[in-house]
Amino acid sequence: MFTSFALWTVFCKTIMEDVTGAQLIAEALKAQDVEYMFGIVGVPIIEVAMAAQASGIKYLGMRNEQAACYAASAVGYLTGRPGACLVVSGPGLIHALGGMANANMNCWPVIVIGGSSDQNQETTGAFQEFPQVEACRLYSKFSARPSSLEMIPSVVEKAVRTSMYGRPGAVYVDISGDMVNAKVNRSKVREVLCCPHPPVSMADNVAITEALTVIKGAKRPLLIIGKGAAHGRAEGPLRELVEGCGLPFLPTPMGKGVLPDDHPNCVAAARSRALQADVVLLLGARLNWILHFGLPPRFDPHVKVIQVDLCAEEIGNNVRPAAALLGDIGAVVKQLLEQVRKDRWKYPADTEWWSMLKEKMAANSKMTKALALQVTTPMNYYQVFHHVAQLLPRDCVIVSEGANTMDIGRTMLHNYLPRHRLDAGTFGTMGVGLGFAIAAAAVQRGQNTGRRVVCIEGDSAFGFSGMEVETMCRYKLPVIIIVVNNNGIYSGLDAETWGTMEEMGDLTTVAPPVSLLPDARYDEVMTAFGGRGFLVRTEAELQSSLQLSLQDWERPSLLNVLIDPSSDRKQQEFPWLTRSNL
Ligand SMILES: Cc1ncc(C[n+]2csc(CCOP(=O)(O)OP(=O)(O)O)c2C)c(N)n1
Ligand SMILES: *[C@@H]1O[C@H](CO)[C@@H](O)[C@H](O)[C@H]1NC(C)=O
Ligand SMILES: [Mg+2]
Repeated sequence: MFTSFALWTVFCKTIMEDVTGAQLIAEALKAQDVEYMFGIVGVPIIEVAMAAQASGIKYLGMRNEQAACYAASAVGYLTGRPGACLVVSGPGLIHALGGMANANMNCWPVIVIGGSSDQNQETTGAFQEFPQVEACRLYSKFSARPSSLEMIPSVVEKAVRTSMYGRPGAVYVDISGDMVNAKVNRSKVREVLCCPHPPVSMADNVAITEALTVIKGAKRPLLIIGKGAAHGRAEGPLRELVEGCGLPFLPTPMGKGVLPDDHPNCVAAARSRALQADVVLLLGARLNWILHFGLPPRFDPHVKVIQVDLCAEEIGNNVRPAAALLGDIGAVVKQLLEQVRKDRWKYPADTEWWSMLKEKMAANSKMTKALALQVTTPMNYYQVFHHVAQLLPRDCVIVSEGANTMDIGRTMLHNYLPRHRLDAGTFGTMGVGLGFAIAAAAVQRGQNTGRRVVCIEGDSAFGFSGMEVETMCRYKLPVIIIVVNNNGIYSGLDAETWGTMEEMGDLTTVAPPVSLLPDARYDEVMTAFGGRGFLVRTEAELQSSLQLSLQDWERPSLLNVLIDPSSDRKQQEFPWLTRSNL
Protein backbone atom coordinates (compact mmCIF):
# COMPACT_ATOMS: atom_id res chain seq x y z
CA MET A 1 0.00 0.00 0.00
CA PHE A 2 2.72 2.40 1.12
CA THR A 3 4.90 1.59 -1.86
CA SER A 4 2.21 2.32 -4.38
CA PHE A 5 1.34 5.55 -2.61
CA ALA A 6 5.01 6.60 -2.77
CA LEU A 7 5.11 5.76 -6.46
CA TRP A 8 1.94 7.76 -7.01
CA THR A 9 3.50 10.81 -5.34
CA VAL A 10 6.62 10.48 -7.50
CA PHE A 11 4.44 10.14 -10.58
CA CYS A 12 2.43 13.29 -9.79
CA LYS A 13 5.59 15.23 -9.04
CA THR A 14 7.18 14.22 -12.31
CA ILE A 15 4.28 15.23 -14.48
CA MET A 16 3.65 18.50 -12.63
CA GLU A 17 7.19 19.74 -12.19
CA ASP A 18 9.15 22.02 -14.49
CA VAL A 19 11.99 20.45 -16.43
CA THR A 20 15.14 22.04 -17.85
CA GLY A 21 16.44 21.75 -21.39
CA ALA A 22 19.34 19.68 -20.02
CA GLN A 23 16.94 17.19 -18.46
CA LEU A 24 14.86 16.99 -21.62
CA ILE A 25 17.93 16.21 -23.75
CA ALA A 26 19.13 13.56 -21.31
CA GLU A 27 15.73 11.95 -20.89
CA ALA A 28 15.10 12.00 -24.64
CA LEU A 29 18.41 10.22 -25.29
CA LYS A 30 17.58 7.68 -22.60
CA ALA A 31 14.11 7.18 -24.09
CA GLN A 32 15.82 6.42 -27.42
CA ASP A 33 17.91 3.71 -25.74
CA VAL A 34 21.15 5.67 -25.94
CA GLU A 35 23.26 3.96 -23.30
CA TYR A 36 26.62 5.71 -23.45
CA MET A 37 27.70 9.32 -23.62
CA PHE A 38 31.30 10.44 -24.21
CA GLY A 39 32.36 14.03 -23.99
CA ILE A 40 34.13 16.92 -22.38
CA VAL A 41 32.11 19.31 -20.24
CA GLY A 42 32.25 23.08 -19.87
CA VAL A 43 29.91 25.99 -20.41
CA PRO A 44 27.11 25.43 -21.37
CA ILE A 45 26.71 21.67 -21.15
CA ILE A 46 27.88 20.50 -17.70
CA GLU A 47 24.23 20.23 -16.70
CA VAL A 48 23.52 17.98 -19.68
CA ALA A 49 26.20 15.49 -18.58
CA MET A 50 24.86 15.49 -15.03
CA ALA A 51 21.29 15.07 -16.22
CA ALA A 52 22.42 12.21 -18.46
CA GLN A 53 23.89 10.39 -15.48
CA ALA A 54 20.73 11.09 -13.47
CA SER A 55 18.71 9.51 -16.30
CA GLY A 56 20.82 6.36 -16.18
CA ILE A 57 23.13 7.05 -19.14
CA LYS A 58 26.77 6.07 -18.60
CA TYR A 59 28.95 9.16 -19.01
CA LEU A 60 32.64 8.86 -19.88
CA GLY A 61 34.64 12.07 -19.72
CA MET A 62 37.36 12.06 -22.38
CA ARG A 63 40.45 14.19 -23.03
CA ASN A 64 39.67 15.38 -26.56
CA GLU A 65 36.31 15.63 -28.32
CA GLN A 66 37.74 13.88 -31.37
CA ALA A 67 38.40 10.72 -29.35
CA ALA A 68 35.02 11.15 -27.63
CA CYS A 69 33.28 11.15 -31.00
CA TYR A 70 35.30 8.15 -32.23
CA ALA A 71 34.21 6.31 -29.07
CA ALA A 72 30.54 7.23 -29.45
CA SER A 73 30.52 6.05 -33.08
CA ALA A 74 32.17 2.75 -32.14
CA VAL A 75 29.35 2.16 -29.65
CA GLY A 76 26.98 2.67 -32.59
CA TYR A 77 28.73 0.01 -34.65
CA LEU A 78 29.13 -2.42 -31.77
CA THR A 79 25.60 -2.19 -30.36
CA GLY A 80 23.49 -1.02 -33.31
CA ARG A 81 22.24 2.04 -31.35
CA PRO A 82 24.19 5.27 -31.53
CA GLY A 83 26.44 6.42 -28.72
CA ALA A 84 26.19 10.10 -27.80
CA CYS A 85 29.02 12.59 -27.93
CA LEU A 86 28.60 15.72 -25.80
CA VAL A 87 30.66 18.79 -26.65
CA VAL A 88 30.87 22.46 -25.78
CA SER A 89 30.42 25.28 -28.27
CA GLY A 90 32.94 26.43 -30.91
CA PRO A 91 36.26 24.56 -30.53
CA GLY A 92 34.65 21.63 -28.71
CA LEU A 93 32.29 21.04 -31.59
CA ILE A 94 35.05 21.60 -34.16
CA HIS A 95 37.14 18.86 -32.53
CA ALA A 96 34.23 16.48 -32.83
CA LEU A 97 33.91 17.06 -36.60
CA GLY A 98 36.75 14.61 -37.25
CA GLY A 99 34.80 11.93 -35.43
CA MET A 100 31.60 12.77 -37.28
CA ALA A 101 33.34 12.59 -40.65
CA ASN A 102 34.92 9.27 -39.72
CA ALA A 103 31.56 7.87 -38.58
CA ASN A 104 29.84 9.04 -41.75
CA MET A 105 32.53 7.48 -43.97
CA ASN A 106 32.29 4.21 -42.02
CA CYS A 107 28.46 4.38 -41.98
CA TRP A 108 28.30 4.09 -38.21
CA PRO A 109 25.50 5.70 -36.18
CA VAL A 110 26.46 8.43 -33.71
CA ILE A 111 24.63 11.41 -32.22
CA VAL A 112 26.57 14.53 -31.34
CA ILE A 113 25.01 17.01 -28.91
CA GLY A 114 26.65 20.43 -28.99
CA GLY A 115 26.10 23.30 -26.64
CA SER A 116 26.17 26.68 -28.36
CA SER A 117 26.13 30.31 -27.30
CA ASP A 118 22.94 31.95 -26.05
CA GLN A 119 20.42 32.74 -28.78
CA ASN A 120 20.14 36.41 -27.83
CA GLN A 121 23.90 36.81 -28.33
CA GLU A 122 24.05 35.37 -31.83
CA THR A 123 26.13 37.56 -34.22
CA THR A 124 27.51 39.63 -31.31
CA GLY A 125 30.84 37.83 -30.92
CA ALA A 126 29.64 35.69 -28.05
CA PHE A 127 31.96 33.31 -26.20
CA GLN A 128 32.81 30.41 -28.56
CA GLU A 129 30.16 31.53 -31.01
CA PHE A 130 30.16 29.48 -34.23
CA PRO A 131 27.56 28.53 -36.86
CA GLN A 132 27.41 24.97 -35.54
CA VAL A 133 24.32 23.64 -37.26
CA GLU A 134 25.70 24.78 -40.65
CA ALA A 135 29.20 23.49 -39.84
CA CYS A 136 27.89 20.01 -39.12
CA ARG A 137 25.93 19.65 -42.37
CA LEU A 138 28.96 18.46 -44.32
CA TYR A 139 29.80 15.88 -41.66
CA SER A 140 26.39 14.44 -40.92
CA LYS A 141 23.08 13.17 -42.27
CA PHE A 142 21.02 15.49 -40.08
CA SER A 143 21.86 18.70 -38.27
CA ALA A 144 19.33 20.81 -36.38
CA ARG A 145 18.51 22.84 -33.32
CA PRO A 146 15.14 22.27 -31.65
CA SER A 147 13.02 25.39 -32.02
CA SER A 148 11.80 25.18 -28.44
CA LEU A 149 12.21 23.07 -25.31
CA GLU A 150 8.99 21.25 -26.13
CA MET A 151 10.49 20.07 -29.41
CA ILE A 152 13.58 18.44 -27.85
CA PRO A 153 12.23 14.88 -27.52
CA SER A 154 10.97 14.72 -31.10
CA VAL A 155 14.14 16.25 -32.56
CA VAL A 156 16.28 13.80 -30.57
CA GLU A 157 14.10 10.92 -31.76
CA LYS A 158 14.43 12.07 -35.37
CA ALA A 159 18.18 12.42 -34.99
CA VAL A 160 18.62 8.95 -33.46
CA ARG A 161 16.33 7.42 -36.07
CA THR A 162 18.18 9.13 -38.92
CA SER A 163 21.52 7.90 -37.58
CA MET A 164 20.30 4.29 -37.81
CA TYR A 165 17.89 4.15 -40.76
CA GLY A 166 19.02 3.82 -44.37
CA ARG A 167 22.79 4.10 -44.54
CA PRO A 168 23.79 4.79 -40.93
CA GLY A 169 25.86 7.86 -40.08
CA ALA A 170 26.44 10.88 -37.89
CA VAL A 171 23.74 13.31 -36.71
CA TYR A 172 23.96 16.57 -34.82
CA VAL A 173 21.61 18.25 -32.35
CA ASP A 174 22.42 21.76 -31.19
CA ILE A 175 21.31 23.19 -27.88
CA SER A 176 21.89 26.84 -27.10
CA GLY A 177 23.20 27.81 -23.67
CA ASP A 178 19.99 29.57 -22.70
CA MET A 179 17.97 26.46 -23.56
CA VAL A 180 20.06 24.25 -21.26
CA ASN A 181 18.78 25.85 -18.07
CA ALA A 182 15.45 27.20 -19.30
CA LYS A 183 12.42 25.40 -17.85
CA VAL A 184 9.11 24.22 -19.16
CA ASN A 185 6.17 22.56 -17.48
CA ARG A 186 6.55 18.86 -18.19
CA SER A 187 2.86 18.50 -19.02
CA LYS A 188 3.52 20.64 -22.11
CA VAL A 189 6.16 18.25 -23.48
CA ARG A 190 4.86 15.49 -25.71
CA GLU A 191 6.24 12.07 -24.87
CA VAL A 192 8.08 10.46 -27.79
CA LEU A 193 8.51 6.69 -27.87
CA CYS A 194 11.74 4.86 -28.59
CA CYS A 195 12.28 4.45 -32.32
CA PRO A 196 12.40 0.78 -33.30
CA HIS A 197 15.24 -0.89 -35.16
CA PRO A 198 15.25 -0.06 -38.87
CA PRO A 199 12.58 -1.81 -40.93
CA VAL A 200 14.01 -4.60 -43.09
CA SER A 201 13.96 -4.24 -46.87
CA MET A 202 14.37 -7.04 -49.39
CA ALA A 203 15.62 -7.32 -52.96
CA ASP A 204 13.44 -7.51 -56.05
CA ASN A 205 12.74 -11.14 -57.00
CA VAL A 206 13.73 -10.53 -60.63
CA ALA A 207 17.13 -9.29 -59.46
CA ILE A 208 17.50 -12.39 -57.26
CA THR A 209 16.91 -14.60 -60.29
CA GLU A 210 19.43 -12.61 -62.35
CA ALA A 211 21.97 -12.89 -59.55
CA LEU A 212 21.57 -16.65 -59.35
CA THR A 213 22.04 -17.10 -63.08
CA VAL A 214 25.31 -15.13 -62.86
CA ILE A 215 26.54 -17.03 -59.77
CA LYS A 216 25.76 -20.42 -61.30
CA GLY A 217 27.67 -19.50 -64.44
CA ALA A 218 30.77 -18.50 -62.48
CA LYS A 219 34.09 -20.22 -63.06
CA ARG A 220 35.94 -18.18 -60.45
CA PRO A 221 33.37 -16.97 -57.89
CA LEU A 222 34.20 -14.88 -54.85
CA LEU A 223 32.13 -13.53 -51.99
CA ILE A 224 33.39 -10.25 -50.53
CA ILE A 225 32.12 -9.54 -47.02
CA GLY A 226 32.18 -5.90 -45.94
CA LYS A 227 31.52 -4.17 -42.66
CA GLY A 228 27.99 -3.46 -43.93
CA ALA A 229 27.38 -7.19 -43.45
CA ALA A 230 28.85 -6.91 -39.96
CA HIS A 231 26.69 -3.90 -39.13
CA GLY A 232 23.65 -5.67 -40.57
CA ARG A 233 24.31 -8.71 -38.35
CA ALA A 234 24.14 -10.97 -41.38
CA GLU A 235 26.57 -13.57 -40.00
CA GLY A 236 24.01 -16.38 -39.64
CA PRO A 237 22.64 -16.48 -43.20
CA LEU A 238 26.09 -15.67 -44.62
CA ARG A 239 27.62 -18.73 -43.03
CA GLU A 240 24.83 -20.87 -44.49
CA LEU A 241 25.40 -19.41 -47.94
CA VAL A 242 29.19 -19.88 -47.85
CA GLU A 243 28.98 -23.40 -46.48
CA GLY A 244 25.91 -24.47 -48.38
CA CYS A 245 27.31 -23.32 -51.74
CA GLY A 246 30.98 -24.02 -51.04
CA LEU A 247 32.03 -20.51 -52.09
CA PRO A 248 35.36 -18.85 -51.30
CA PHE A 249 35.08 -15.60 -49.34
CA LEU A 250 37.26 -12.60 -48.66
CA PRO A 251 36.54 -10.18 -45.81
CA THR A 252 37.30 -6.46 -46.03
CA PRO A 253 39.32 -5.17 -43.06
CA MET A 254 36.32 -4.69 -40.77
CA GLY A 255 34.37 -7.47 -42.47
CA LYS A 256 36.88 -9.76 -40.75
CA GLY A 257 35.19 -11.99 -38.18
CA VAL A 258 31.71 -11.96 -39.73
CA LEU A 259 32.83 -15.48 -40.58
CA PRO A 260 35.92 -16.66 -38.72
CA ASP A 261 39.27 -15.94 -40.39
CA ASP A 262 40.25 -19.60 -40.00
CA HIS A 263 37.16 -20.81 -41.85
CA PRO A 264 38.23 -23.27 -44.59
CA ASN A 265 36.53 -21.10 -47.26
CA CYS A 266 38.37 -17.92 -46.24
CA VAL A 267 40.84 -16.96 -48.95
CA ALA A 268 42.24 -13.81 -47.32
CA ALA A 269 45.76 -15.27 -47.49
CA ALA A 270 45.48 -15.21 -51.30
CA ARG A 271 43.79 -11.84 -51.57
CA SER A 272 45.33 -10.62 -54.82
CA ARG A 273 44.63 -13.92 -56.53
CA ALA A 274 41.06 -14.07 -55.21
CA LEU A 275 40.31 -10.60 -56.58
CA GLN A 276 40.85 -12.02 -60.08
CA ALA A 277 37.43 -13.68 -59.76
CA ASP A 278 35.04 -13.64 -62.71
CA VAL A 279 31.99 -13.22 -60.48
CA VAL A 280 32.02 -11.22 -57.26
CA LEU A 281 29.15 -11.30 -54.80
CA LEU A 282 29.67 -8.00 -53.01
CA LEU A 283 27.96 -7.96 -49.62
CA GLY A 284 27.89 -4.66 -47.74
CA ALA A 285 31.25 -3.56 -49.13
CA ARG A 286 31.96 -0.59 -51.37
CA LEU A 287 34.11 -0.64 -54.50
CA ASN A 288 36.24 2.20 -53.15
CA TRP A 289 40.03 2.44 -52.69
CA ILE A 290 40.06 -0.46 -50.22
CA LEU A 291 38.80 -2.75 -53.00
CA HIS A 292 40.82 -0.96 -55.70
CA PHE A 293 37.59 0.49 -57.17
CA GLY A 294 36.69 -2.92 -58.59
CA LEU A 295 38.90 -2.09 -61.59
CA PRO A 296 41.86 -3.70 -63.38
CA PRO A 297 44.62 -4.64 -62.79
CA ARG A 298 43.48 -5.80 -59.35
CA PHE A 299 40.11 -6.98 -60.70
CA ASP A 300 39.34 -8.87 -63.88
CA PRO A 301 38.27 -6.29 -66.50
CA HIS A 302 35.19 -8.43 -67.27
CA VAL A 303 34.24 -9.16 -63.67
CA LYS A 304 30.52 -9.55 -63.07
CA VAL A 305 29.57 -7.92 -59.80
CA ILE A 306 26.44 -8.86 -57.90
CA GLN A 307 26.05 -5.92 -55.59
CA VAL A 308 24.13 -6.30 -52.35
CA ASP A 309 23.75 -3.03 -50.50
CA LEU A 310 21.34 -1.23 -48.22
CA CYS A 311 21.96 2.06 -49.95
CA ALA A 312 20.59 2.71 -53.43
CA GLU A 313 23.12 5.50 -54.07
CA GLU A 314 25.95 3.00 -53.66
CA ILE A 315 24.73 0.74 -56.47
CA GLY A 316 26.83 1.11 -59.60
CA ASN A 317 29.67 3.13 -58.10
CA ASN A 318 32.80 2.55 -60.26
CA VAL A 319 31.48 -0.71 -61.74
CA ARG A 320 28.06 -1.34 -63.22
CA PRO A 321 26.73 -4.44 -61.44
CA ALA A 322 25.44 -7.49 -63.32
CA ALA A 323 22.70 -7.68 -60.69
CA ALA A 324 21.70 -5.08 -58.11
CA LEU A 325 20.20 -6.43 -54.90
CA LEU A 326 18.99 -3.50 -52.86
CA GLY A 327 18.14 -4.35 -49.30
CA ASP A 328 19.17 -5.51 -45.84
CA ILE A 329 22.20 -7.80 -46.23
CA GLY A 330 20.87 -10.56 -43.99
CA ALA A 331 17.43 -10.55 -45.59
CA VAL A 332 18.84 -10.57 -49.14
CA VAL A 333 21.23 -13.41 -48.34
CA LYS A 334 18.23 -15.35 -47.01
CA GLN A 335 16.44 -14.71 -50.32
CA LEU A 336 19.43 -16.06 -52.23
CA LEU A 337 19.65 -19.05 -49.90
CA GLU A 338 16.05 -19.97 -50.45
CA GLN A 339 16.65 -20.18 -54.22
CA VAL A 340 19.95 -22.09 -54.14
CA ARG A 341 18.40 -24.58 -51.70
CA LYS A 342 15.55 -25.20 -54.09
CA ASP A 343 17.99 -26.16 -56.86
CA ARG A 344 20.54 -27.70 -54.46
CA TRP A 345 23.20 -25.74 -56.29
CA LYS A 346 26.77 -25.96 -55.04
CA TYR A 347 30.05 -24.68 -56.45
CA PRO A 348 32.27 -27.76 -56.90
CA ALA A 349 35.23 -28.17 -54.55
CA ASP A 350 37.52 -29.69 -57.19
CA THR A 351 37.81 -26.73 -59.56
CA GLU A 352 40.96 -25.17 -60.94
CA TRP A 353 40.01 -21.94 -59.14
CA TRP A 354 40.00 -23.62 -55.75
CA SER A 355 43.34 -25.32 -56.34
CA MET A 356 44.87 -22.07 -57.54
CA LEU A 357 43.64 -20.25 -54.44
CA LYS A 358 44.81 -23.00 -52.11
CA GLU A 359 48.24 -23.11 -53.70
CA LYS A 360 48.66 -19.36 -53.38
CA MET A 361 47.49 -19.39 -49.76
CA ALA A 362 50.01 -22.08 -48.88
CA ALA A 363 52.85 -20.18 -50.56
CA ASN A 364 51.94 -16.89 -48.85
CA SER A 365 51.61 -18.38 -45.41
CA LYS A 366 54.96 -20.12 -45.86
CA MET A 367 56.59 -16.77 -46.60
CA THR A 368 54.90 -15.07 -43.64
CA LYS A 369 55.84 -17.92 -41.34
CA ALA A 370 59.49 -17.66 -42.33
CA LEU A 371 59.49 -13.97 -41.40
CA ALA A 372 57.64 -14.68 -38.16
CA LEU A 373 59.98 -17.41 -37.05
CA GLN A 374 63.13 -15.34 -37.37
CA VAL A 375 64.70 -14.78 -33.99
CA THR A 376 66.33 -11.40 -34.10
CA THR A 377 66.60 -8.50 -31.72
CA PRO A 378 65.27 -5.97 -32.41
CA MET A 379 62.21 -7.88 -33.59
CA ASN A 380 60.41 -7.32 -36.90
CA TYR A 381 56.65 -6.81 -37.35
CA TYR A 382 56.02 -10.46 -38.21
CA GLN A 383 57.72 -11.76 -35.09
CA VAL A 384 55.69 -9.41 -32.91
CA PHE A 385 52.36 -10.35 -34.48
CA HIS A 386 53.22 -14.03 -34.46
CA HIS A 387 53.64 -14.04 -30.67
CA VAL A 388 50.72 -11.70 -30.04
CA ALA A 389 48.45 -13.92 -32.17
CA GLN A 390 49.42 -16.97 -30.18
CA LEU A 391 48.44 -15.40 -26.86
CA LEU A 392 45.30 -13.43 -27.71
CA PRO A 393 42.01 -14.99 -26.63
CA ARG A 394 39.83 -15.99 -29.59
CA ASP A 395 36.98 -13.76 -28.48
CA CYS A 396 38.94 -10.55 -27.93
CA VAL A 397 38.14 -7.28 -29.66
CA ILE A 398 41.08 -6.16 -31.79
CA VAL A 399 41.52 -2.44 -32.33
CA SER A 400 44.29 -1.51 -34.73
CA GLU A 401 45.79 1.49 -36.47
CA GLY A 402 49.06 2.58 -38.04
CA ALA A 403 50.44 1.93 -41.52
CA ASN A 404 52.67 -1.16 -41.42
CA THR A 405 51.36 -1.99 -37.97
CA MET A 406 47.78 -2.10 -39.21
CA ASP A 407 48.46 -3.66 -42.62
CA ILE A 408 50.64 -6.50 -41.35
CA GLY A 409 48.57 -6.94 -38.21
CA ARG A 410 45.43 -7.33 -40.31
CA THR A 411 46.88 -10.33 -42.12
CA MET A 412 48.41 -11.98 -39.06
CA LEU A 413 45.86 -11.37 -36.31
CA HIS A 414 42.73 -13.41 -36.82
CA ASN A 415 39.20 -12.44 -35.91
CA TYR A 416 36.71 -15.13 -35.05
CA LEU A 417 33.65 -13.07 -34.15
CA PRO A 418 31.73 -10.38 -36.03
CA ARG A 419 32.26 -6.72 -35.08
CA HIS A 420 35.40 -7.60 -33.13
CA ARG A 421 37.78 -5.59 -35.29
CA LEU A 422 37.91 -1.80 -35.28
CA ASP A 423 40.51 0.05 -37.33
CA ALA A 424 41.33 3.20 -39.31
CA GLY A 425 38.50 2.24 -41.66
CA THR A 426 37.21 3.74 -44.87
CA PHE A 427 38.60 7.19 -44.06
CA GLY A 428 42.05 5.86 -43.04
CA THR A 429 41.94 7.94 -39.88
CA MET A 430 44.86 7.79 -37.47
CA GLY A 431 43.97 8.54 -33.86
CA VAL A 432 40.82 6.45 -33.66
CA GLY A 433 42.32 3.54 -31.70
CA LEU A 434 42.12 4.65 -28.09
CA GLY A 435 38.61 6.06 -28.40
CA PHE A 436 37.45 2.84 -30.08
CA ALA A 437 39.15 0.76 -27.39
CA ILE A 438 37.51 2.75 -24.59
CA ALA A 439 34.10 2.30 -26.22
CA ALA A 440 34.64 -1.41 -26.80
CA ALA A 441 35.85 -1.96 -23.24
CA ALA A 442 32.86 -0.06 -21.82
CA VAL A 443 30.44 -2.08 -23.97
CA GLN A 444 32.08 -5.41 -23.06
CA ARG A 445 31.95 -4.49 -19.37
CA GLY A 446 28.34 -3.29 -19.69
CA GLN A 447 27.33 -6.58 -21.34
CA ASN A 448 29.43 -8.64 -18.93
CA THR A 449 30.97 -10.68 -21.72
CA GLY A 450 34.34 -11.21 -20.07
CA ARG A 451 35.95 -10.29 -23.39
CA ARG A 452 39.21 -8.41 -23.64
CA VAL A 453 39.99 -5.36 -25.77
CA VAL A 454 43.45 -5.29 -27.31
CA CYS A 455 44.58 -2.16 -29.07
CA ILE A 456 47.52 -2.53 -31.44
CA GLU A 457 48.99 0.80 -32.39
CA GLY A 458 51.80 2.19 -34.47
CA ASP A 459 53.86 4.66 -32.44
CA SER A 460 52.65 7.53 -34.60
CA ALA A 461 49.02 6.37 -34.46
CA PHE A 462 49.20 6.10 -30.66
CA GLY A 463 50.32 9.71 -30.36
CA PHE A 464 47.15 11.21 -31.85
CA SER A 465 45.01 10.35 -28.83
CA GLY A 466 47.68 9.21 -26.37
CA MET A 467 46.27 11.11 -23.40
CA GLU A 468 43.21 8.85 -23.43
CA VAL A 469 45.29 6.36 -21.41
CA GLU A 470 44.32 8.57 -18.47
CA THR A 471 40.65 7.98 -19.35
CA MET A 472 41.29 4.21 -19.38
CA CYS A 473 43.01 4.41 -15.99
CA ARG A 474 40.29 6.63 -14.50
CA TYR A 475 37.47 4.27 -15.43
CA LYS A 476 39.58 1.15 -14.75
CA LEU A 477 39.05 -0.14 -18.29
CA PRO A 478 41.46 -3.06 -18.67
CA VAL A 479 42.46 -2.31 -22.26
CA ILE A 480 45.79 -3.75 -23.42
CA ILE A 481 47.63 -1.35 -25.69
CA ILE A 482 50.50 -2.74 -27.72
CA VAL A 483 52.58 0.03 -29.30
CA VAL A 484 54.62 -1.41 -32.15
CA ASN A 485 57.36 1.15 -31.93
CA ASN A 486 59.59 1.65 -34.98
CA ASN A 487 60.50 5.25 -34.11
CA GLY A 488 58.38 6.76 -36.82
CA ILE A 489 55.71 6.93 -39.48
CA TYR A 490 56.22 3.86 -41.77
CA SER A 491 59.84 3.62 -40.57
CA GLY A 492 62.27 5.50 -38.37
CA LEU A 493 65.87 5.89 -37.34
CA ASP A 494 67.71 4.01 -34.62
CA ALA A 495 68.93 6.01 -31.64
CA GLU A 496 72.50 6.07 -32.91
CA THR A 497 71.64 7.45 -36.36
CA TRP A 498 69.31 9.95 -34.78
CA GLY A 499 72.23 11.10 -32.62
CA THR A 500 74.26 11.90 -35.72
CA MET A 501 71.41 14.00 -37.14
CA GLU A 502 72.11 16.84 -34.76
CA GLU A 503 75.67 17.09 -36.05
CA MET A 504 74.35 17.42 -39.59
CA GLY A 505 72.48 20.63 -38.91
CA ASP A 506 69.28 22.08 -37.55
CA LEU A 507 67.01 19.10 -36.83
CA THR A 508 64.04 20.83 -38.43
CA THR A 509 65.90 20.89 -41.74
CA VAL A 510 67.68 17.51 -41.66
CA ALA A 511 65.54 15.08 -39.64
CA PRO A 512 63.41 12.84 -41.88
CA PRO A 513 59.76 13.92 -41.70
CA VAL A 514 58.80 10.33 -40.89
CA SER A 515 60.99 10.25 -37.77
CA LEU A 516 59.76 10.22 -34.22
CA LEU A 517 61.90 10.23 -31.11
CA PRO A 518 63.82 6.92 -31.00
CA ASP A 519 62.96 4.51 -28.18
CA ALA A 520 60.30 6.88 -26.79
CA ARG A 521 58.97 5.57 -23.47
CA TYR A 522 55.26 5.32 -24.24
CA ASP A 523 55.04 2.71 -21.46
CA GLU A 524 55.78 5.47 -18.95
CA VAL A 525 52.75 7.41 -20.16
CA MET A 526 50.68 4.49 -18.89
CA THR A 527 52.50 4.10 -15.55
CA ALA A 528 52.12 7.85 -14.96
CA PHE A 529 48.40 7.24 -14.39
CA GLY A 530 48.67 3.98 -12.47
CA GLY A 531 48.34 1.53 -15.36
CA ARG A 532 50.86 -1.20 -16.14
CA GLY A 533 53.70 -0.24 -18.44
CA PHE A 534 56.19 -2.61 -20.05
CA LEU A 535 59.25 -1.89 -22.13
CA VAL A 536 59.60 -4.85 -24.49
CA ARG A 537 62.65 -5.68 -26.59
CA THR A 538 62.69 -9.48 -26.87
CA GLU A 539 60.23 -12.25 -27.67
CA ALA A 540 60.43 -13.52 -24.10
CA GLU A 541 59.60 -10.06 -22.74
CA LEU A 542 56.71 -9.79 -25.19
CA GLN A 543 55.23 -13.10 -24.08
CA SER A 544 55.58 -12.50 -20.36
CA SER A 545 54.29 -8.92 -20.42
CA LEU A 546 51.28 -9.88 -22.54
CA GLN A 547 50.49 -12.78 -20.22
CA LEU A 548 50.68 -10.51 -17.16
CA SER A 549 48.48 -7.92 -18.85
CA LEU A 550 45.87 -10.52 -19.76
CA GLN A 551 45.65 -11.60 -16.12
CA ASP A 552 45.00 -8.08 -14.86
CA TRP A 553 41.34 -7.05 -15.09
CA GLU A 554 41.70 -4.02 -12.80
CA ARG A 555 43.64 -1.63 -14.98
CA PRO A 556 44.97 -1.04 -18.46
CA SER A 557 48.42 -2.04 -19.69
CA LEU A 558 50.74 -0.66 -22.34
CA LEU A 559 53.42 -2.77 -23.99
CA ASN A 560 55.98 -0.55 -25.68
CA VAL A 561 57.48 -2.99 -28.18
CA LEU A 562 60.70 -1.64 -29.66
CA ILE A 563 61.15 -3.16 -33.10
CA ASP A 564 63.73 -2.76 -35.84
CA PRO A 565 63.06 0.77 -37.14
CA SER A 566 63.77 -0.40 -40.69
CA SER A 567 61.61 -3.54 -40.46
CA ASP A 568 59.27 -3.59 -43.43
CA ARG A 569 56.71 -5.83 -44.99
CA LYS A 570 57.01 -8.62 -47.50
CA GLN A 571 57.15 -7.76 -51.19
CA GLN A 572 53.74 -6.97 -52.64
CA GLU A 573 52.57 -8.20 -56.01
CA PHE A 574 51.37 -4.76 -57.10
CA PRO A 575 53.67 -2.41 -55.19
CA TRP A 576 52.64 0.64 -57.21
CA LEU A 577 49.10 0.18 -56.03
CA THR A 578 49.83 -0.66 -52.42
CA ARG A 579 48.81 2.39 -50.52
CA SER A 580 50.68 1.72 -47.32
CA ASN A 581 50.39 5.44 -46.64
CA LEU A 582 46.86 4.74 -45.60
C1 LIG B 1 44.50 11.85 -39.16
C2 LIG B 1 45.61 11.35 -40.01
N1 LIG B 1 46.75 12.06 -40.10
C3 LIG B 1 47.78 11.60 -40.83
C4 LIG B 1 47.68 10.43 -41.53
C5 LIG B 1 48.84 9.95 -42.39
N2 LIG B 1 49.37 8.70 -41.82
C6 LIG B 1 49.09 7.51 -42.36
S1 LIG B 1 49.68 6.25 -41.47
C7 LIG B 1 50.37 7.29 -40.35
C8 LIG B 1 51.12 6.77 -39.17
C9 LIG B 1 51.94 5.52 -39.47
O1 LIG B 1 52.92 5.33 -38.50
P1 LIG B 1 52.69 4.36 -37.29
O2 LIG B 1 51.37 4.57 -36.68
O3 LIG B 1 53.84 4.52 -36.37
O4 LIG B 1 52.67 2.94 -37.99
P2 LIG B 1 53.92 2.21 -38.72
O5 LIG B 1 53.65 2.22 -40.17
O6 LIG B 1 55.15 2.95 -38.37
O7 LIG B 1 53.90 0.83 -38.18
C10 LIG B 1 50.12 8.60 -40.68
C11 LIG B 1 50.59 9.76 -39.89
C12 LIG B 1 46.45 9.75 -41.43
N3 LIG B 1 46.20 8.61 -42.08
N4 LIG B 1 45.45 10.20 -40.65
C1 LIG C 1 2.27 22.20 -14.69
O1 LIG C 1 1.02 22.03 -15.34
C2 LIG C 1 0.08 21.26 -14.61
C3 LIG C 1 -1.11 20.95 -15.51
O2 LIG C 1 -1.54 22.11 -16.16
C4 LIG C 1 -0.28 22.02 -13.33
O3 LIG C 1 -1.21 21.28 -12.58
C5 LIG C 1 0.99 22.25 -12.53
O4 LIG C 1 0.72 23.02 -11.39
C6 LIG C 1 2.06 22.94 -13.36
N1 LIG C 1 3.31 22.95 -12.61
C7 LIG C 1 4.05 24.05 -12.40
C8 LIG C 1 5.28 23.86 -11.59
O5 LIG C 1 3.74 25.13 -12.85
MG1 LIG D 1 55.68 3.61 -36.48
